[in-house]
Formats: sequence, structure tokens, C-alpha cells
Amino acid sequence: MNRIIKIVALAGGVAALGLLVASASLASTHAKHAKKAHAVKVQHVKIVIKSDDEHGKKGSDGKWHDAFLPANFKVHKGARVIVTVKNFDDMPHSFTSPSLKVNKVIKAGKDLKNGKVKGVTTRFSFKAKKAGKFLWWCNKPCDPWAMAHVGFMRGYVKVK
Ligand SMILES: [Cu+2]
Repeated sequence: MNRIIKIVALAGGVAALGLLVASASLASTHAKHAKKAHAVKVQHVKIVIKSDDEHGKKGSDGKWHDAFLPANFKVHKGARVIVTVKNFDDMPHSFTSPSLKVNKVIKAGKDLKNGKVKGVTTRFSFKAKKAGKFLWWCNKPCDPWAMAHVGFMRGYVKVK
């Protein structure tokens, strides 16, 4: 009697294990299909702002300039894009793009007593509805050369 119960229990256990393996492989198949069928829903983009003093980025004029690093980036069409900007410049900037329906002031970094600047984070989001190349720019008077040049205080968001 005892032995029979053991055997039955063992058989049940093996069957349960089989079921578990089957459902696990089914779940992974589902996950693969889901990835293919649905586009990326949320996408995170991280940007750092550095000033000319901090050697943000060297321009074609041979001088250092304020810059969003990176100023140009790609996102997935249909995604809700969450942008996190850490500003290491002690001046505010903006990420302004009427075509993406964004006009966000990027808060200034905080001046420390030792002369350095503590990065301050600003977060915003937009929906990448249509494919294309969308221009954004900084509308806060900052570094005039940088404001006029793509890759510094202006750039393109490529939606694909
Ligand atoms: Cu700016």
C-alpha cells in the first residue's frame, strides 16, 4: 500500500514537472510572439548637459561649447519616450520641439562652494507618433554658437 502511494505520488510529480516544462516553454513562445507583434511601448533616453567650462563638446571652431550629450538620438515609432536630462551647467536650458509637442525647461545645475556644479535632473516625455526626423532646440539664451549648431544646443530626434 505504502509503495503504491509512493509510485502514484512519483508519477504525479513527473506529470506535474512535465506540465511545468510545457507551460514554461509555452510562456517563452508567447513572449517571443509578443515582442514581434507589439512595438516598444516605453523607451528611456538619458542625456547629460555639459557647459563650455566643463568641456562639453568641441566645436568646428576649435572652442568648447555647451552641449546636450547626445543631442541627436533615435527612438522607436509609437513609443512613449521618457527623457532624463542631467544638467551639469549652472544655467537652465530647454528642450523645445513643437513638432514633438515638447517645450521643457531644463533646470540649472547647482553651484557648489568648491566651484564645481552638481548635476540636476529634469525629466519629461513625449510620444513618438510619426516616423521622421524632428528638430529640437534650446530656447534659453546660452552659448550662441551652440544654439546655432546641431549636435550642441539643437539636434534631431529620429523616429523609426
Ligand atoms: Cu541652452
